[in-house]
Amino acid sequence: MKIAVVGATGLVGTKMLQILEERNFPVTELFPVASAKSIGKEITFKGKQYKVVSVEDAIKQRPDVALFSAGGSASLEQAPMFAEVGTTVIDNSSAWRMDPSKKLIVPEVNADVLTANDKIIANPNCSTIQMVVALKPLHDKYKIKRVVVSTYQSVTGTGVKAVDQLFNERKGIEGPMAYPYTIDLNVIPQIDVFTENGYTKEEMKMVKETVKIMGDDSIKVTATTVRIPVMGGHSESVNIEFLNDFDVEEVKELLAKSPGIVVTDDIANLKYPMPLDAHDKDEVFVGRIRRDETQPNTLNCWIVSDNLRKGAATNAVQIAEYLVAKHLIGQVVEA
Ligand code: 2RA
Repeated sequence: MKIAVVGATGLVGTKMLQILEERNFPVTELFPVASAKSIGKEITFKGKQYKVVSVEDAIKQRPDVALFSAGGSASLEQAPMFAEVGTTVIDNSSAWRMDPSKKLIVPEVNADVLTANDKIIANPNCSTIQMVVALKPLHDKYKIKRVVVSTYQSVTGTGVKAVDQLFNERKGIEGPMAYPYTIDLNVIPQIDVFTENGYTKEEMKMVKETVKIMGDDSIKVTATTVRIPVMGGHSESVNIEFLNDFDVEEVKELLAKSPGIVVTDDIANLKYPMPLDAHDKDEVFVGRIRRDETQPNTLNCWIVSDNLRKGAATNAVQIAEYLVAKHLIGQVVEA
């Protein structure tokens, strides 16, 4: 497979290259793409050196797949250029997620909707991905009515500048600010900009993307997304009201046998998911599973996952793996 990685020098792009290598994705030719200032830089992939190229040069190579993590405006402009030459684009930005003509995919939830005609596929927001992996088996069995989620999101979700701010603050060093406030020893109840309804874009992404991925607009979602000074991954406190009742032990068994999930729930031995444990793993870790005793048919749980891996790079590569396995890449099927 001829693979382009657009945004190859960013946090997620670098992780995409790592995941492609780790999972031994069948790469025969690699085209790392980055901004003009990075062209000519060398990156190492599978022990070989590759020069960063321009998006124009990558398009000329007609790659089979282009993994994008280069921001929304670059994706809006460049993804169609790749698609026109037959490339399948898997884009990690928010640019195409709510476009009704584009599919928003988490393989454990809805990969089966993909066809060879899908040339631009959207990778959901990291905080949405980890939640829907856990919601899917529960919705199938108990039918979800409403989800209330509060997130505790790693600074890696913002990018290098935020990670630098955290560690500069920790060392007492003045430096560029990714956030309007100090992040060390603090939490910031704002991720992305505010919208006219008083929510942030991040919160509305969780609301809208969840419904699209689950394929059920009867699911009500409300979210509060919060930035916290950690590195290993995003954590989420999730309250789920079902149409039908459930047994807590049955819920734990159901989650434990569902794809992509590890249940870490042994409070007698203080075992529950934490970002330090989820870091550099691809699973979605679920724990603190318990009944909400204040209303019927309602569950509380705690969901943790590495936001750069399953929340971004691994999910994108898993979409590509699915397309390869189903022979949906490289063919152009007339509508
Ligand atoms: C964040 N989910 O954590 C957003 C984008 N990665 O900042």
